[in-house]
Amino acid sequence: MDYFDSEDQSLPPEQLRKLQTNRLASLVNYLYENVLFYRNKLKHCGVKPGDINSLEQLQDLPFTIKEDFRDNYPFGLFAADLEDVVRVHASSGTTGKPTVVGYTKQDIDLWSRLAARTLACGGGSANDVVQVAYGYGLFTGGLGMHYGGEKLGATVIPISSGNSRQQLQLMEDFNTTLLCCTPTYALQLLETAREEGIDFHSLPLKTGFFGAEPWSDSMRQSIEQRMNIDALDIYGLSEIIGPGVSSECLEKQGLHIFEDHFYPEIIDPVSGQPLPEGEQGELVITCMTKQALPLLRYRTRDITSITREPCPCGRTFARMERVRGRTDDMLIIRGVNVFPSQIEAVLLEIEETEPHYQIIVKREGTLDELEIQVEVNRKLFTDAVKGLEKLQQKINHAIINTLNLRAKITLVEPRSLKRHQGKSQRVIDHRT
Ligand code: DLL
Repeated sequence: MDYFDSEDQSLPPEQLRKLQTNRLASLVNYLYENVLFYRNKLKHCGVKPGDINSLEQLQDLPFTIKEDFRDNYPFGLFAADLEDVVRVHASSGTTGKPTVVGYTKQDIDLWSRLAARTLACGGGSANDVVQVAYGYGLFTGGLGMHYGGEKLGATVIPISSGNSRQQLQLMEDFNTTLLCCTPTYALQLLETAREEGIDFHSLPLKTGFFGAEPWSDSMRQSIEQRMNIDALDIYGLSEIIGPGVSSECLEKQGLHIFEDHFYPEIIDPVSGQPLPEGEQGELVITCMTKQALPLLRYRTRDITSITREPCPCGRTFARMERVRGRTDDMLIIRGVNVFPSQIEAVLLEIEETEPHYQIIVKREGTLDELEIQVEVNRKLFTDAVKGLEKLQQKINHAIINTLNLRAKITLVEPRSLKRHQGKSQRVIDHRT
C-alpha cells in the first residue's frame, strides 16, 4: 500500500534490525563525543566509541531518567550547540523545574515527518483539512501536529485548544476532516455540540487523533459513535520528541512505534531488567537519530507491552498496547493497585453516567478512602431519588467486581465537574 513514508514503515524485520544496530552504534559514538553527562556514564560502564555492534548490547548501557533533565537544567543534556538549536519546548514537572527539550532544523524536519506518519496512520493525506486543537506553546502537541499536517501537504487550522463554539463553527465552515486534541477535549466538543444543536453525523469529520493522556477503549467507542469517526490513540512525550513516537493505524490493534528512530524496550520497573515480548512493564526508549537531544534508554514511566505480531496494515513496526497509566500515577488504595483508566473503563460501561468523573483519595485515620464523583446523565438526574440510589449501588458493584475495591460513589449533576482543554486531572490524592 502507498501512504506517506510507507517504504520506511514496511522494512522487512532483518533490515530494520540492521538499521537499528547501525543507528545505535552511531548514537553511542555521538553521545560519547558530544554530551559530558553520557561520556561519564559510558566510561563508568566501560563502553567506548566503536564498541557497539549488536542490539543485545543495549542491555548493558545505562538508563536516562527524568531527574537527569532536572540535574542538567536547562540545556546540559543537549548534544548540539545552542547556535544549531532552532526550537525549545518544555513540559512542567511535578516538582520544580520544567523538563526542557531542544530541536535542530533537522530534528524539526524529522519530527514533522513522524507527525505526518501519525496522520497517515489514520488515512490522512494532502487532501485533508486538519484541525489542531492541542495547545500551542511550550507543550509539544499543537506545534508537533501542526508541522505534521503541513509536511503531509494537508490544510492546517492552527486553532489550539479551547473556544469550543468556534472550533465547531470552523469544523462546519472549513470542512475539517481530521481532528487532533486530547480525548478529554473531544468530550467537551461533543458536549458543546449538543448544546448548540450541532450533529456530528452531518459533518465531514473522518478521524480523531487523540492522545497526551490515558484513555480507555470504552471511551473510544463512545467518542466514535457520537462523533461518527475513527478515534485513534496517538502517543508521545516531549523528552523523546513530542507526538509522533507511536500511533494506531485504522486496525486499532495497538500503536505502531516508529522504531526506525525510537528503539523500544519493556523493563520491570522495579528491577530494571528487560521483560519478554507481550509482558507488561515500563516502556524505555532509545532515541537514535536526533541531533539536539538524543537519549539513551529513557525510562518513560509509562506502562505498556509490546508485540511484534504482523499487523494487517502492512507496517512492520512493533506495536505497543494502549498506555494504561504511569508507574507514578498508579494508586495504591488499601493495598490494591489501581490505574485511574481502570476506573474510567468501569464507569463508561454504565450508560446512565456521563464520561466526566473525578477520583479523590484521602486517608481517614489509617485507612485509605476512595471517592468517585461521576456526572449522571441529564435524563436520570431529573428522575426520582430512588433511581439515583439504584445507580449508586450499580456503580459500586461494578467497581468491587472489577477492582476488588469498595468506593464511595458520589453522583453529581451534569456539567458540574471541572472541564479541561488539555490534559485532564482525574485524580486528587490528598494523601500526598
Ligand atoms: O503529551 C505529547 C503528545 C502530544 C502526545 C499530543 C500525544 C498527542 P508530554 O506533555 O511530555 O508530551 O507528556 C507525555 O503523556 O509520558 C504519557 O504519560 C502521557 N501520554 C501521552 N500520550 C498518551 C497516550 C505529550 N496516548 C506523557 N495514552 C507520556 C496515554 C499518554 N498516555
